[in-house]
Amino acid sequence: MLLQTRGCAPTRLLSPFARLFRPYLLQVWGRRSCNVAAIMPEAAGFQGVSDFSELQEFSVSDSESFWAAAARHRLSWTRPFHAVQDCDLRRGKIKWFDGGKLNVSVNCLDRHVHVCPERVALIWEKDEPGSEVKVTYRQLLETTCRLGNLLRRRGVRRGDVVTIYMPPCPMAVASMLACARIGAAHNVVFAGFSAEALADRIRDAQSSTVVTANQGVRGGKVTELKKTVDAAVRSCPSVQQVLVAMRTDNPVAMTAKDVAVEEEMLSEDVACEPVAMESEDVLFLLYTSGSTGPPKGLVHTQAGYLLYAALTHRYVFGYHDGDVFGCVADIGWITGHSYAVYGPLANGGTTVLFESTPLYPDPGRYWETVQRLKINQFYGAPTAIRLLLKYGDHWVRKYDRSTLKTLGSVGEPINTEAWEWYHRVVGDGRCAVVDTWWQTETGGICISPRPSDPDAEIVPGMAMRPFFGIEPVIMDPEGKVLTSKETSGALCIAQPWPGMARSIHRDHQRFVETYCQPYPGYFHTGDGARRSKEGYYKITGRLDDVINVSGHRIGTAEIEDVVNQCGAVAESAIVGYSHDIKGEGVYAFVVLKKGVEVDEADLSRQLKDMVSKKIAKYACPDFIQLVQVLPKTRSGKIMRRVLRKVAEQEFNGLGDLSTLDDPAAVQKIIQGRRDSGAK
Ligand code: 7RM
Repeated sequence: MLLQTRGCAPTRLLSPFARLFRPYLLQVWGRRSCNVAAIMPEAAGFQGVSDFSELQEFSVSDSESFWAAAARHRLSWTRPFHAVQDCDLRRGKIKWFDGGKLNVSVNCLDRHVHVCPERVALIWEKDEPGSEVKVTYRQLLETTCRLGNLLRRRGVRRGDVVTIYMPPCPMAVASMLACARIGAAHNVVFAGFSAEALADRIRDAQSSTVVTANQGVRGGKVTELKKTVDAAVRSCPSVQQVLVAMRTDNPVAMTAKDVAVEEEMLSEDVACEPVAMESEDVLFLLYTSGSTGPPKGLVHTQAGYLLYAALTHRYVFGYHDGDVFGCVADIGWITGHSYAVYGPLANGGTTVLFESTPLYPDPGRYWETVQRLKINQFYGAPTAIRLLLKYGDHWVRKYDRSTLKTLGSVGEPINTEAWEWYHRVVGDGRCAVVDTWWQTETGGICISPRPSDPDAEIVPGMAMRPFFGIEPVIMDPEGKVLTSKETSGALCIAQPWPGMARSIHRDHQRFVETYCQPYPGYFHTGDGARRSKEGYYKITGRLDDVINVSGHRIGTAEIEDVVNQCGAVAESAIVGYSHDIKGEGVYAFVVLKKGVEVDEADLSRQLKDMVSKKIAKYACPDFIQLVQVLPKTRSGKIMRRVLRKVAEQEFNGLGDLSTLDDPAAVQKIIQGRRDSGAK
């Protein structure tokens, strides 16, 4: 029976004896038949698969067998699934592992506590260097259970959405897992967002419970998280309670709605019955910016998301038992969800929660942390790498980085200079650098150099190869698939995978329109890509009106919306321009109302203030240029293409201006840009 090679031998067909020794037998047998199985045991049963590229092909051509085997092998189910997938991309219907039941917190905690309760699950790298806190699997389960009981006692029910407004810390992770345990969905909002941005997200999610901390600490500065929540909640009638954890010793004013988390948790039981969730029940919402409209609450579900996060974490980074995984992304972004929390914990790993900044207390912070915590995989953003390389190599070389094996990059394209420095200086030329492309929508990494055999080439600055089960295609503007190897165009994904988002909260139609309809039958990413003659992918950036500031997405329309609220402003156009460190900076073209006169410096201060209050600091315009009119087509559409060029100071080759309503206006805008001098 074990030698049956179609799909993974279903566990229920094995004798109890064979079932007990299944992982071992598969490994031994797999090693003889194919070398991939030694690294990826679930691949042992796949016929005709003897290397990683064959495994990739198999995972796409027989994706059901691939994902069924992975799901059985990597997740603990309370009830087995009866269908692997039931998807129709054209209609935006995506279902994986139907009929199956499981609990995500059990998969991330209990099953590891049974085997190794004292293994470290979290290392909280607090803002103050050298004050890290280690949390074992046993402790994290206990905290999660107490919190789960507290939430339950306070009326949180299966299907409710709990908003979490906290910096990376064990209490935030326990809150996420406590929601998963009792069947509630979480909605983590980046703790750098303003009260108004937080309120928008709470209202859209219809949360009645918010979890926060009294204060935050980042880069030596204290932020007033609880006060921000208070301000947000004033315009959120749905909120009935705010759970407040203590990050610092400073007391905060508590209102009738507030609950002191640490105090109340003490009286809760350390066991909390997990709810068996359906595969397709909601695990979390995460808001992200689109090219138009308000931020959208992407919906991720239980089994498929967890499986995909776990598998990519293991195989993209080469994570092994006992490694310390250091993803420095904030938990408020999808990277923090998938690679600081769910992927590593599903794999029983040790994961770092990084609360600080790359420059605090000095530019050696990342590498001092690598040395002190003995980090084996480091995962960060190009913007930080570009920033640090300017401070010089000595901040890196000072520290022992011999534990490092893999260096990951995410969030935006990594330029060759930064890639080379990451590889040569940080990794001493001996670590694999993996440029990982993915999105909030994809749930986990979709294109990256690994997994592949350790000798496979990696080209600097390229995301390289699709992950298992991912079939990228490049489209021309008419929606024709470009089949030649060497080509470029719009990046789409040709078939569903378990990690993909299922919907937009309360607006499934918008999900279908944004992701499924632009190229019917394909998942539309909004990014452009180039494929080399070897078949490797390079991501060239967004094709829509989304800009990427330091790896953070922001829609130009969202910023325009705020700028236009300023009393002096008639209209505005926001574009991105290339920025040395941030990747893209924010450039604002502003038309004043008739007859209004302003001091430019005052206006600039006022607009920055408004944007940071209504959205977040990172979205603030770096440059504001006053213009008489915006270049528009006769149908009234702003020609952003022209404005992008002007912001970049590329005044030639502005392309076809014949559709412009007032071509002379462009010359005036160019003159204004020239007068304002260099960036
Ligand atoms: C993980 C994350 C998604 C957008 C995406 C791209 C850009 C992300 C890369 C990249 C080039 C990369 N989720 N992006 N990774 N561009 N190379 N390796 O960042 O939803 O916040 O942003 O980020 O434009 O569409 S996200």
